[in-house]
Amino acid sequence: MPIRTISTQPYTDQKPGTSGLRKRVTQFQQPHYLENFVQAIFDSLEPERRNTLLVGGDGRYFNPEAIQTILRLAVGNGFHRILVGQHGYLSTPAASLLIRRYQLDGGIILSASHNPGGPDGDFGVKFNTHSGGPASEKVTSRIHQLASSLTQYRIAEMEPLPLQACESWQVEESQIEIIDSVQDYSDLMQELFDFELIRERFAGGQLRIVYDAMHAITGPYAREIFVNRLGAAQECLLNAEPKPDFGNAHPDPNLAHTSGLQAVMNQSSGAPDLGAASDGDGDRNMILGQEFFVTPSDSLAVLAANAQQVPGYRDGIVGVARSMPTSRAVDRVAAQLDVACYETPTGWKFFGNLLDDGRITFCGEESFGTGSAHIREKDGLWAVLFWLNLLAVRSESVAEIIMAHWREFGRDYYTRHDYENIDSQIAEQLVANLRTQLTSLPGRSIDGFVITAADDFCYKDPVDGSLSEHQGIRIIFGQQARIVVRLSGTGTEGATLRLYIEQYEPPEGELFEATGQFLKPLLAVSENLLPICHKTGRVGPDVIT
Ligand code: VG1
Ligand code: CO
Repeated sequence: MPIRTISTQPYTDQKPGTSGLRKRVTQFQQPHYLENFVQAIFDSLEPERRNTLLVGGDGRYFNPEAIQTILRLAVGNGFHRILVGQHGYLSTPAASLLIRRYQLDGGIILSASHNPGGPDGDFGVKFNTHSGGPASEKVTSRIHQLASSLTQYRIAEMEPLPLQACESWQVEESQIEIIDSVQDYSDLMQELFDFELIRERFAGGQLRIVYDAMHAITGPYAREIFVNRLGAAQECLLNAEPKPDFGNAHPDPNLAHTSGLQAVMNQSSGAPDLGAASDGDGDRNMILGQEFFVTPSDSLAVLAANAQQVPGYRDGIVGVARSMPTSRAVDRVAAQLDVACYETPTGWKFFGNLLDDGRITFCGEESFGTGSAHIREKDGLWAVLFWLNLLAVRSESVAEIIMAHWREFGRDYYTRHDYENIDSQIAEQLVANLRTQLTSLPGRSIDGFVITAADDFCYKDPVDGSLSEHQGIRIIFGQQARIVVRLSGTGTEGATLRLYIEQYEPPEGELFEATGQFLKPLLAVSENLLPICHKTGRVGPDVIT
């Protein structure tokens, strides 16, 4: 079986964004496109870190073909041991776990996460390093640099390997093992949470869940965990079969894309206690109670405040971190627990050093991402199980738990407005304009909101000292309120502008108003400072969370 060196031309657009390289499927199907990028990943590795590899994806269109190509490249590049998820499936959190558990040099995860799939949809390639976490900015810039000047790749000529059964093959110097995608992950969840208690509550009918896998990767995981291990009825799973086009839907677990699940949770009687959903690659989570939506920022704060209620975190937490646009709800919990609280740029890769250095136990993002030191990725089912465990222990409803939290800590009213696929030039102009005003903003008062600080967020990693600049504009009105704006780094067309609005209300204040109503004055201030609608001609955002 010969190994060939193929001459190639570099593509200039292989620059990873917030989370891996995401492009249209049709772009990835161009000759040598995937091969080039994967070769650049391999070239970025030190020789002693180029021996063992994990490969798997979220099952989207082009996943099977891409896996075979990557296997041929990995053999061509002399990897000794290559693990592949059965059927080519691996959720992002499971991949992170397997890299750590089997002490691999890294893993390639094929996913464009919450972006739509299918022949006209998106595909993505993400590289996670030996810690199990997404490659740091330093590594992704190196990959981009290598991809931009690549002249050849090394590939084995071999027939596609069947991925249906857990078997092993020796191909040239490489041992290729097809491994169960679900077991190790499910075992870890069983260690962290009180499965016995949840099982008992399920059996007694005191606790009921409905889980929407959105025809994405978590279906098989949810079946093993909720049905096989916890004894829930099959019917608790919606859209549990992975499909290459996600059933022609958008695998993004938010209020805009989960109408079926919401219909179940908003029934006037008989709704389950917990409704939840995950995204394409299984690292996001949405949590719903009966007629109640939990913002991801609040969810993070509640999990931190209740850590000791679940077995995996009985000893308490050492610290927390949140991405900059995530609300400051978790900061208030950290202050009360007297543990460290870090503010990082958007993207899970920035939590890696804090976790590796033992500075934090929990971290999260407003974009439906929550996780802990158990792996190095955000973890959708982990968050769902945490909530289930909490409901079982406290015997209260989701709404009761959240409201009790607000009564203790106050409430950070929060909303995110996404303006999708707008003209890149207009979007950049809008942000650039605001940037030029930053130094003159502090001290200014707009409709009773007094600006105390304004900056373009720059993060200095406390562990390795690296600097990440231009991570989003913050306009801060003391403890009272905040407006944040940044451009998305995961889209594949035009620009997406994200506007994040939050306002704090203390425990003795108005805790139970509708979010849109409460934030109306601050939204008006925002349009005044950053005239998105005026400049784009839009009447409002495409998605409101
Ligand atoms: C978005 C979210 C960010 C998240 C990223 C990857 O990035 O805002 O918080 O880490 O997606 O999530 P951006 O640059 O579009 O705002 V996933 O589940 O799509 O890997
Ligand atoms: Co995801």
